[in-house]
Amino acid sequence: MEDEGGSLPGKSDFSAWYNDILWRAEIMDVRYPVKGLYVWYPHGFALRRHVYQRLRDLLDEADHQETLFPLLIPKHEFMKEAEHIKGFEEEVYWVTHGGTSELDVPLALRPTSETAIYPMYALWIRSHADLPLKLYQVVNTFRYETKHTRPLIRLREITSFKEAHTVHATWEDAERQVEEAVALYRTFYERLCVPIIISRRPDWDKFPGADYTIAADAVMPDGRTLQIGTVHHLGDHFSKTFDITYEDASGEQQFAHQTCYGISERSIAAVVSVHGDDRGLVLPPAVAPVQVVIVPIIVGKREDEVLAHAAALETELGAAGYRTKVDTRALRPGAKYYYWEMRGVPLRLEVGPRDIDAGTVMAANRLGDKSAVNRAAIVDEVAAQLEQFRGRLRARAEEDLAHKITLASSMEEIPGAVRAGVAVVNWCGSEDCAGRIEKETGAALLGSDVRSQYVEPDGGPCVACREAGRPALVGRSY
Ligand code: P5A
Ligand code: ZN
Repeated sequence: MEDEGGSLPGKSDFSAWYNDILWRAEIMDVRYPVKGLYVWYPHGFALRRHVYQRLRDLLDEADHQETLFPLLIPKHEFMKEAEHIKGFEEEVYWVTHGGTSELDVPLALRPTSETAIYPMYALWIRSHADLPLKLYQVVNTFRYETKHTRPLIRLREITSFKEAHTVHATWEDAERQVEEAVALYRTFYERLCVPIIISRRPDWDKFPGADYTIAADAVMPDGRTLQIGTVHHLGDHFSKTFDITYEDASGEQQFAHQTCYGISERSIAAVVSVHGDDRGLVLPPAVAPVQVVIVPIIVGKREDEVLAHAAALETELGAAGYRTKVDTRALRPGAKYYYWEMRGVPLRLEVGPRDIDAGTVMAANRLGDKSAVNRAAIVDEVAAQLEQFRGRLRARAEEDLAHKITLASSMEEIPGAVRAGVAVVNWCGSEDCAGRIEKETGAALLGSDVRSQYVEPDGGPCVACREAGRPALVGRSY
């Protein structure tokens, strides 16, 4: 899109870097004239497509089926579940008119789809043989967010809301589903090379209408956490409200137990933020719209030969399933390198007359490793290069997160820990102590039962009251 000149701010100024990279790498255009709504550039949209394809693949492999429900929810359905309404009433956009006439039944733009989906589940589910039911959809949802809106992070139109809704016979079956979903999100973020911290949200922060909520957080470059996925055990709250019952093996009617779990384009914000550097995006091969870019090095008279060579490479790699592109534009190689680095392409191949003569191709990955590889075995070489790159990217991200997590055994240690990232503390579980932690350190109690490979907290006295505590996550969040 147009070049507004200048260059990308260093990533050490994360907020300036983030705002700039979104247009420089052609992810999002933030100039749409409605607050909290943004436009996907084609490159960003291609990235989104690959990220969500990975997510769909994982859900499909785990026996979920994709579905699609309407955007509009009648007011009487939306208002049925008391906790749910309390949680969302300030965030709902209402459609009240059709043309100039007022609607008999106001319609909510879904902020999430429980109240759209569950009345239909009540019709669909008859017997234990219908369970478990595991459906998901990828849709836009609307939330009238009052906190500071940010592209990909806090939107008023979430354009890429993957929501799964499952139904089970028993509370324990639903609990197992929660764990399956957590494992699935773990695998998803592993493919994106984004390390996550799993924890249980405190009760005052759980999803409205849930028994409990498990969340996945990433830690952003500025040390603040980003909640990039949540899994909720809904118990029988919604099944009682929407009358979702089934006949069990002995012919009795039982209320079903449910879960739901969601991921938004925050997953893409995490990929952009965790991996990017001063030169632009750095994309994991699994989701890079272009995985391999070929830059012909044209010197002297052998232009046609070099271009034919590059085209043959593209064909061969394309046939092997790699998203490959030859950059034939009339630009100097350096300008092409800069362009593709900004867009995060994992691997660049350079071919010039000398490489042709030597039977080699120069391979440079987006983390700066360079080597000459064998032209004759190019498909295997590219596979090995991308795999090595993926490993490096993941190791780098994990190391970075390990540095951002600090164990804090007293109140005094928390401010230092949360300046660079998050603190893991022991906490007794009381809201009072969470309040004291927040008041005295400026950082919030984000979750309990922290699951992270980076810390092995022992479980000691609560940092606030010194009663018996359990490991909890404290930090500043987006
Ligand atoms: C789970 C899916 C739900 O809505 N209902 C269906 C459940 N959960 S949630 O926690 O409220 O949202 C799921 C995830 O969506 C992301 N998210 C957002 N992303 C961008 N902009 C927003 N305004 C926004 N609100 C929530 C979070 O990652 C959240 O965990
Ligand atoms: Zn305490």
